[in-house]
Amino acid sequence: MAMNLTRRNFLKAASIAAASVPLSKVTAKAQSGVVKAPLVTPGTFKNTQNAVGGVCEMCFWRCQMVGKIRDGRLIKLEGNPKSIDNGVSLCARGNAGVKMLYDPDRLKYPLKNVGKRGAPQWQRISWDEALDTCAQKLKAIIDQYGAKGLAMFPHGSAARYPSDFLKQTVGITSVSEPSFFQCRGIRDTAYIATIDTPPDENVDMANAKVIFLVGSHLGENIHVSHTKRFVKGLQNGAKLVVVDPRYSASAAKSDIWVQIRPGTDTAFLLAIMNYLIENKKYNVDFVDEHGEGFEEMAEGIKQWTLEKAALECDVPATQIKEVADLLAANMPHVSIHPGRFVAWHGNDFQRLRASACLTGVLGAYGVKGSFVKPVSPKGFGSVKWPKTAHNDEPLHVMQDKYPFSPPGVPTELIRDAALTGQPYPIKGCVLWGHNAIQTLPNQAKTIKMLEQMDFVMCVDIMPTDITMFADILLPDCSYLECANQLKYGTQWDLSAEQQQYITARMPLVAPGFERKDSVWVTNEIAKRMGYGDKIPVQSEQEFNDKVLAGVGLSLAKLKEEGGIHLQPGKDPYGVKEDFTVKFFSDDLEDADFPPIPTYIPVERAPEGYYRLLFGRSPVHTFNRTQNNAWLMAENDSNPVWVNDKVAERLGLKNGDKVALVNQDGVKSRTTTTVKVTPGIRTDCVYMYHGFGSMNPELTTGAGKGVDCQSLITKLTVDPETGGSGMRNNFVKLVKVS
Ligand SMILES: Nc1nc2c(c(=O)[nH]1)N[C@H]1C(S)=C(S)[C@@H](COP(=O)(O)OP(=O)(O)OC[C@H]3O[C@@H](n4cnc5c(=O)[nH]c(N)nc54)[C@H](O)[C@@H]3O)O[C@H]1N2
Ligand SMILES: Nc1nc2c(c(=O)[nH]1)N[C@H]1C(S)=C(S)[C@@H](COP(=O)(O)OP(=O)(O)OC[C@H]3O[C@@H](n4cnc5c(=O)[nH]c(N)nc54)[C@H](O)[C@@H]3O)O[C@H]1N2
Ligand code: SF4
Ligand SMILES: [Mo]
Repeated sequence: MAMNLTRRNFLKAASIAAASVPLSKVTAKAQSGVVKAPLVTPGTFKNTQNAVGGVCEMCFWRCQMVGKIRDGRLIKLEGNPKSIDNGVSLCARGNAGVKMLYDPDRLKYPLKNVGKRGAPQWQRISWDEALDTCAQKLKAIIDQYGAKGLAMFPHGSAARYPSDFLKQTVGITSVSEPSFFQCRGIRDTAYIATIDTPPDENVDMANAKVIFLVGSHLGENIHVSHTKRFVKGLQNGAKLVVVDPRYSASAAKSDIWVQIRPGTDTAFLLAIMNYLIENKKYNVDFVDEHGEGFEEMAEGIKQWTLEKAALECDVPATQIKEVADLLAANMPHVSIHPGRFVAWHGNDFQRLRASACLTGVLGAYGVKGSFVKPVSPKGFGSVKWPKTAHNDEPLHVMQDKYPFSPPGVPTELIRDAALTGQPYPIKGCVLWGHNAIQTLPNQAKTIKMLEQMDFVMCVDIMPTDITMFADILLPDCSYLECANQLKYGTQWDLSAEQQQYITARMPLVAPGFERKDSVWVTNEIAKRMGYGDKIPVQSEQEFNDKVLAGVGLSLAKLKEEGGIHLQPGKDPYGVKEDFTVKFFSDDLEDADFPPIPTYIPVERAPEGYYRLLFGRSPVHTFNRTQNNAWLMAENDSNPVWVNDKVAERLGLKNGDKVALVNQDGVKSRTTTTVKVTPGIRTDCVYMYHGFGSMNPELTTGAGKGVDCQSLITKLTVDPETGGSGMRNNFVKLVKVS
């Protein structure tokens, strides 16, 4: 790559464009597995070396990387040419990992809060003092309230080992992960209830004839290999249907854009199924062979005529028919995308059931271009903290309220227990890679929960809005400085030569300042709490080696192989004989939930208010990249999208400065600008999530844009799963001069 590339072009090349270009020669070579990079080779630039084994975690897709190192400093990240997943491509965020690593605002030392929670005054302390304090405070809570008196909010690779320790060995039960309760858990359990397996993002879009996206804005939501699948499908001529109230990046590439009224998607899906069934345009053979309760569903959704759905969804009946006919004409080679962030309106389990059932109606399971599960490597060893005799009852008291709950405890139940002391008090809180302030709806409630704790411990890499509430704040290693992840999978194009890969994260540089990895931190706390004899491994490296030993590999061997081990894969197509799609679910009926997918209407915006929608910025990951200088140079705010007719009515012009006020009278702390566009419906507004941090220690990111979470005061809990429905808040715009 030319040295005189400007940073702007560099980021552009690295983002969606790079993910979308046809495979370069290098990647094509990597596809066949012949590229062999030794651990450290002379780099392209003078005095640089390549360090292999990087696994990105600027988001959770975990692309494989090589680092260019000069004089011990990381100067550039690239996709590992041996990768059969992301190949040489990284997205803008992945590239900007370098800036995260050396961000001067990063946490460097253990800190003790000698001020107040929320208005901290930090005092630097030694690791010994920090660990002693954490162990003693956690133990005191457990002694007084039992293990159930402690809650954990974990997220990401760093949090796995400590959360295993706290769950298995200490016996805490109140653990809530945002990836389940504020993200994809509802999707997973809805698909498990329907087809017995979570869907991940397993759609063979590269080989599809139709790609059908319901509120997935691929292209803004970037996961490199997934985006490659999507783009290859489009290049191959797949038709694209995008259901979104907003003209998203994918809507802009679509053949049919369904500008649906938010919250009504289930009605839309039911009408499609009803039309296909009534007109005998569904996949009769597949349904006969693999369907269960099809007649009951067909009967139960009869009311959903095209006209009725058209009225509810505010889209033309002819358009619903057009979509249904397109799906029927191309079945079974259609990718009905299961989505990823699905915690929308509190009626989400039913929408995802409808999605899984529509896939069944089309027979779009297991065939080329449809829902296909790649066959990943198996046989890994396992490292677990030993399970001590402890009481699972508290977990059941909580979880059984939501029989289709994903793993862990619904966040609302933890917050309610902390605030009411019922069914038991929760007095301690461990936050590890989780920004509860900007991740969970109803910030006031989170703050109250934190205020009533006896102890709040936070492990993070940056000062963020949540770290302001810690009593003790510990500086973690970032994913570039540690070895806390194993990643494996298959080649991204499922119809290509079948291959599997296995890689393990290796540090590309040594940890800076006094940062410590989570195995070390957890073990040190465990020892001080009296669990020293239970420690399963002494280091992250030992952890990885034990897991890799199960498949005949080791870190050393992986390094020799260029950071990634490749092996022959297995044909992913076909479904087992006993594969079943439960159109009618006895389990749901037994639990008193609708046994067939059912539409539950949501509240509409009051007069003068607009539903607040949000989504991803293509160059940021939630809030975690808000202080990244490169990414902020690309996108440093989150203008609010307002429909042009609405703007005219309100007297707003493009670029006008506004504050947002929600239905409960909560006003945004900061302001943003208006983006006037016909690309959003008249009943809603839209903005990127993750902006408007309040932590002044983020010298690049604080106060830029508006924190959408601060306006989400009302949440609608999904009744089957306990997931957080976050798109039921309404705002008005107040012009600021
Ligand atoms: N309003 C609204 N809420 C949402 C969403 C939304 O779109 N809108 N999206 C939801 C979704 S899909 C998800 S997955 C969640 C994401 O939820 P989170 O993962 O909580 O989101 P982040 O804001 O990125 O906060 C992560 C925290 O982890 C820290 N961190 C980053 N890397 C490391 C590390 O290596 N070690 C440690 N110890 N800490 C680290 C960051 O500095 C930050 O404080 O949010 C959910 N909440
Ligand atoms: N660049 C980038 N990429 C990411 C991430 C990131 O932070 N940054 N995060 C990753 C993670 S953890 C996740 S979970 C995924 C999330 O990615 P997605 O699953 O695609 O989720 P969102 O970002 O919430 O998608 C928002 C889209 O849903 C539309 N929408 C809002 N309400 C409705 C509705 O009622 N009906 C319909 N049909 N559409 C609606 C919005 O207009 C918007 O276009 O992205 C992943 N990829
Ligand atoms: S999609 Fe981008 S941010 Fe996510 S792991 Fe891959 S390179 Fe990193
Ligand atoms: Mo997510």
